[in-house]
Amino acid sequence: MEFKAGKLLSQIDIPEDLRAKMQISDLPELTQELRDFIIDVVSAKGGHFAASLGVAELTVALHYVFNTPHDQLVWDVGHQAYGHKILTGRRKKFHTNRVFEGLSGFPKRSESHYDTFGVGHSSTSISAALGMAVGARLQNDRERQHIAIIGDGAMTAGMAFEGLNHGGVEDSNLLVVLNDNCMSIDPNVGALKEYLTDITTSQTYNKVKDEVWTLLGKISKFGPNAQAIAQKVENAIKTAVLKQSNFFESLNFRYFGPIDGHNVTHLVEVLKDLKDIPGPKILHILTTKGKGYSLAEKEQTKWHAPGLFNKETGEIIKITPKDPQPPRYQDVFGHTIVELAEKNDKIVGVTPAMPSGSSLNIMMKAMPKKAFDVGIAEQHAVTFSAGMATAGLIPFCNIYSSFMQRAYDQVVHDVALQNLHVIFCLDRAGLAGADGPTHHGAYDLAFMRCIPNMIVAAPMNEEELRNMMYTAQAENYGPFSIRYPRGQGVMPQWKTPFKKLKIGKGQKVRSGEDIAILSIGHIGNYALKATQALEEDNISAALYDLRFVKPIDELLLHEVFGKFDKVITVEDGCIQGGMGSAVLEFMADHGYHAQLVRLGIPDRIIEHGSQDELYADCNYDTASIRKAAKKLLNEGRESKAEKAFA
Ligand SMILES: Cc1ncc(C[n+]2csc(CCOP(=O)(O)OP(=O)(O)O)c2C)c(N)n1
Repeated sequence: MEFKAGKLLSQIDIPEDLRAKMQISDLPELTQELRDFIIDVVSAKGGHFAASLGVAELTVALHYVFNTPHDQLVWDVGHQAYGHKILTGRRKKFHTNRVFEGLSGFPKRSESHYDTFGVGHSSTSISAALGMAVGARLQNDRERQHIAIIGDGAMTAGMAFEGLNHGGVEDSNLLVVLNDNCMSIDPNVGALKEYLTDITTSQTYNKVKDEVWTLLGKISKFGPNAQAIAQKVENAIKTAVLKQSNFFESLNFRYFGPIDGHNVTHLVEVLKDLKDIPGPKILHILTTKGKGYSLAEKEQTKWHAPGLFNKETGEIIKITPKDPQPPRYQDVFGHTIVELAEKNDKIVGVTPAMPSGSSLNIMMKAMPKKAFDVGIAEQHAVTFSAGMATAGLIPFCNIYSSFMQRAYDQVVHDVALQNLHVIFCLDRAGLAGADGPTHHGAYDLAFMRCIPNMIVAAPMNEEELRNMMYTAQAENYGPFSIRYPRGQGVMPQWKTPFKKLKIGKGQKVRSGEDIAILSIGHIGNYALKATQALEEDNISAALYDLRFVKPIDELLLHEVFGKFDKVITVEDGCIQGGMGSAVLEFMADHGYHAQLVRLGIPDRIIEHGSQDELYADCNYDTASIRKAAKKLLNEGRESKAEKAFA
């Protein structure tokens, strides 16, 4: 199904059309059409919403002023780049956004040469654009422009500061556009946010800026030397009047703004001016997340990625099944941490900018002093938790599995080396679905299990998650990692009484005679269904839920290898180095000989799609587990038959 574009937008297939066919006076209408198109498609197909609406003017202005793709735009995170995709040759395919085998929800180099850098994780844009700018400089290209577009949320991450710190001393064509909407997914937090508000609202500052701009406008008519003079004049005025220098200026970035990011013609004028100013510079624009769709402007967190909705009424479309539904794992985490913290006053919660995504917002509401949103700062979140652990607190540090990749050194160096009692709750572990490869939590089982002192656990259902959280805080076990997937569990009645689990003990879920299936985590429910389906094939399959990958349940494994010579391992994680590898290591270490098939995420990049589509694509959905068991048993039968005839 193709969506209809407005009369201006439909004339634009690539940005060259925009530059050739549109007058500056057409741009407001074009921007409106771009917004309408985003609203049409996202309401019907889902995806990120409010962020792209907020940068509609900026997107049009950037492609109008700069010679893209030669001039390079680097979108930070990339969830706001829908307008960019639509203007850069992908309008007709945009309805396939985030769908299996369709367009990616984020900029991606292999998808388009307008996507200069693959993104999904935040705060990489300044470093990447700086690298491109230095690359151009070293090839003696002084004309090419490099523009990082970064939100105030993404600006809170250490990496953004690392990029600024370096960018300020490289003589390169780098423009950072700071899209300040006061929002991350949830309201933005921290001192930088307050600083940005201060410079936005300070009347003295803005008056000076206006004067400097006027002056610049006049002086620039007098040729290149005048720019240097203008800079001196601007600095002199600033230093004199503002007394304290601007934060970005102090890092050698020329700072411009704040300006209204919803005035497209003014944006065009400003960007044209900035194009002629060499060196590192920052343009601070003010926008409203969700601009142009009033409900989204009012409830920006809800409309960050609302799912399908009726665009006329704003009603979010939810299919409500008749039967009670199991909760999402994240909500089990959110409610359980509050329950535990009510009984144990040492417990604190930490999230790097994902209060709603992790459901730590439940604790932030119930006990605001005990729950911390630290900004998009995974590394800090881990070391901050480590620090609190040294003070006798018990931090539950909740980080999406894929974002935890950023904080690996902190996990090793600050937590594990000192054997500190920090409990990591890794949400979105396993294949995360439509967000795709940047967001899949593929590696945590492998990267956590090789760290000394670390306990590595994964619940098969809600009750196990509660009991793992309960167990992890009940005693000081040192670092403890619990991973669970995106989405719902399996137990509508999930609020069961807490039970302390034995560390490193798995459980037999189902007995069987022909083959053993070993699983870890929620994917065990798929394995359970496979064992039931295998009955129809006259195959009796046992199922073991390992619960812990480290320490691994050796008694259980002795039982398995003592009884079965055909074993399948199933995990929603990378095959290399994960649970299956741990089982193989055990088998080799103890001299067992069995045919063992490992199912999990293969050694390739897994694209986006629904979780079930991806499980099938990676051969560990229910049907694939069943098939693998049949194949393994048949191979055994065939080889016995071959031997008999030999
Ligand atoms: C490393 C990392 N941590 C967390 C996220 C999740 N995340 C996606 S968008 C976003 C908020 C970004 O805020 P901002 O940069 O201000 O952009 P806005 O959505 O406000 O336009 C967050 C926290 C991420 N993508 N990457």
